[in-house]
Amino acid sequence: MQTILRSDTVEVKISTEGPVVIIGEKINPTGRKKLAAALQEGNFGYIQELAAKQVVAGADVLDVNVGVPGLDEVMVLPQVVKAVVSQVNTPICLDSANPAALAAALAVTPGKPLVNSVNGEETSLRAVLPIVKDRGAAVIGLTMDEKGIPNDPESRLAIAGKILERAARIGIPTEDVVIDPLVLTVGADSNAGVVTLRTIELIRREFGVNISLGASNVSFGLPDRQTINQALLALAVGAGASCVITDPIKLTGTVRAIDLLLGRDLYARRYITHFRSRPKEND
Ligand code: THG
Repeated sequence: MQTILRSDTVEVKISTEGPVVIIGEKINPTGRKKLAAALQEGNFGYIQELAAKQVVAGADVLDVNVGVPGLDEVMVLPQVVKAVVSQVNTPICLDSANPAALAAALAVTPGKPLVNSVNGEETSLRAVLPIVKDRGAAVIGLTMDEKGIPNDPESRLAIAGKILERAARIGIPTEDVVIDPLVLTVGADSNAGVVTLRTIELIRREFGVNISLGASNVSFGLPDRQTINQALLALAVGAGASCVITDPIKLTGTVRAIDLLLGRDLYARRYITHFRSRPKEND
């Protein structure tokens, strides 16, 4: 199954057959004081720099999240999207829980963006799916609902099914819904990794849709986060994930290695190209 995203000039295919599509996560002020300050001051130059660095590092798509407490997302999300698309050619992943901000940003985003996200809550389904349909966008469906994030893979699968059904009912094609099995930190619950991996297997088998996950969530609060993130990426892609929201500066090499090991990189071309072109590692 293929989910096609577009900017004005570039098409990105998320495919269940791989290779893995990388959504750069760094335009997100959670835990990043400098970015939060830049957003509050309207210093979009710093955000454009973050955009360019991620693309050079291998991001196929850029996630844009402006969630700072007190900031008007309806106003700022479209402004930041405009600043980012004037700098880079990648498709955009609009990351907000606020449907009004998503709608405002969709109106200024070129091509076919990915809306991040809808979930199984009735209020979310009713608010988000129509704007995705109207704009002909694709959408990420989170496997959570009114009762929160279930602890068992079967309940997460059921929520994925509900989201796919509701999307189909209003005319969003199944291939334009990417399911996120949700990753919680193994620092809080050592079973969290297993539940996510099992959910990926079930969704892949039951629905055959593309699966995206935010790999960095898994390591919150633990030392040497990158090692855990790398291990999760390999296991998740092995289980059937086709798209990751992650830090391309730190993790593109790992993703290229995973594709190579899964037989998706003829003559190791992409792996080698990545290491030839790699800029010096920094944030
Ligand atoms: N699924 C979907 N969307 C998502 C997530 C998901 N969007 C947000 C998040 N999860 C993915 N993005 C991030 C961005 C940053 C971090 C983790 C996930 C992160 N930041 C460091 C911190 O908070 O300590 C600080 C920044 C840094 O040092 O780079 O870990 O699961 N659909």
